[in-house]
Amino acid sequence: MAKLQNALAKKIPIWRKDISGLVKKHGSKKISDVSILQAYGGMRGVKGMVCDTSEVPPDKGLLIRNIPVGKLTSKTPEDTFYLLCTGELPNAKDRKALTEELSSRAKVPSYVWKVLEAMPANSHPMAMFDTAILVMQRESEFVKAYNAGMSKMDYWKPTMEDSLNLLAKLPTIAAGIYRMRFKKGKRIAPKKGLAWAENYAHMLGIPDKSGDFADCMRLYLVLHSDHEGGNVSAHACHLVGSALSDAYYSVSAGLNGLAGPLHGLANQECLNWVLELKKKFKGVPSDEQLTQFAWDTLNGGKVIPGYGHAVLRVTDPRFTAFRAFGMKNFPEDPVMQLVDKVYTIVPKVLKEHGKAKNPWPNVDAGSGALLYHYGMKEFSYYTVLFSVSRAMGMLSQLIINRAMGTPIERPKSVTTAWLKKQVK
Ligand code: CMX
Repeated sequence: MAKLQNALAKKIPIWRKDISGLVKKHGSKKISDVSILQAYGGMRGVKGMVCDTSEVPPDKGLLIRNIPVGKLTSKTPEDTFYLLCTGELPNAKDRKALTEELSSRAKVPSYVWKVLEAMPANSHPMAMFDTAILVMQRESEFVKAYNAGMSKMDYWKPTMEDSLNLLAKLPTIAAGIYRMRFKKGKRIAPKKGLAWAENYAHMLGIPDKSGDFADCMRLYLVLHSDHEGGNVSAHACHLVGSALSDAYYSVSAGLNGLAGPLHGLANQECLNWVLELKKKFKGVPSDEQLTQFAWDTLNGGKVIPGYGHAVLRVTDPRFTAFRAFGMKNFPEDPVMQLVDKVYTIVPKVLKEHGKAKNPWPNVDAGSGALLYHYGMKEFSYYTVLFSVSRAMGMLSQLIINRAMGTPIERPKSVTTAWLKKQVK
């Protein structure tokens, strides 16, 4: 950790000076106007918060610290977390130090397993994952240091400690939940010397002689890591963290948002939709059959999962990366072929339907097909995988917000009566 913490300790004074200079000189400059439509419409497009770890230009898709995510597809999650936190990719030594740091903290306290074992056997894996995180809140280094009277300037340091402790344990917990919830046999302990993603793949226990599944997990964890600050999970984490709630409370809050079907849960729904299609037409359907199936979904008042986005207006580059991985490694797989075919038909249908502002696929449209191919067929688990990755984005944002002294978030709400007065 020393390496990552040192790298950040060098950057923080520069960023603090930069931001305080900007606010002092240009603090009164307007960056957004808000319409009544936006106030009722989920604040879409309102610029009212800052996130420096990543951004999502609608016409490009995710840039992590200004690097297009498509250029990070050969990187590891350790590279990604280091990049999110510091703005730079690590060298080989720094990457290794982070891997070792995470590996040394991977053991999960035994009370976590007891709590999970006490939950009803049919609990949703996301409820189990969130519970495990929340129950570890007593471990928070931030709370200990806060109660001991630490200076505001140091808030980021124990937040970094909490973040590394949490990140290190998430794959162990997530893999343990997979094996427990889906009766896969005993838990598999973390193995020393493995990188974060490899260890996760190892603990899941999915047969993987070629190492392709571990590589798929590496890609999965890199691609889902962050998506700027305003999405439900990042924003929920930021909001709760702004009250100085520690990393355990904050990440748990964010993940409760990720568990919603319009956000992270869409990946569980998406593969379901593709498999229903496969079942109905006993394989890959014709263009006409697929078009009709998409219309039936829309006419039934449902959304087509994996398509559309609140910010993006092009094909999600994360979908492009997953599709490329699948088409390279198993182009003959019928589910992969279906995902590919859906991509050629559904945007046309959504355009004709005329409601969705973005008819293109998002990250969830292809990721499930990869997991399914490697034998992970428990859809309700998919959002847990997303969560393990998204924790990197939420935690890096939390560390930086603590370092920058971001205040408690408190936008002003207004009443409908007040709005009516304004328009009179
Ligand atoms: N299928 C059918 N209708 C869709 C649609 C889709 N895939 N995407 C958007 N629409 C509809 C909306 O429901 C909305 O309809 P109403 O006016 O009747 O309410 C209309 O099009 C306009 O919506 P929008 O402005 O284009 O999209 P939003 O910003 O409101 O919502 C999202 C974005 C992602 C929730 C929406 O596109 C959706 O529900 N997609 C399917 C679910 C999904 O894939 N979610 C995962 C997103 C990625 C993530 O965050 O994890």
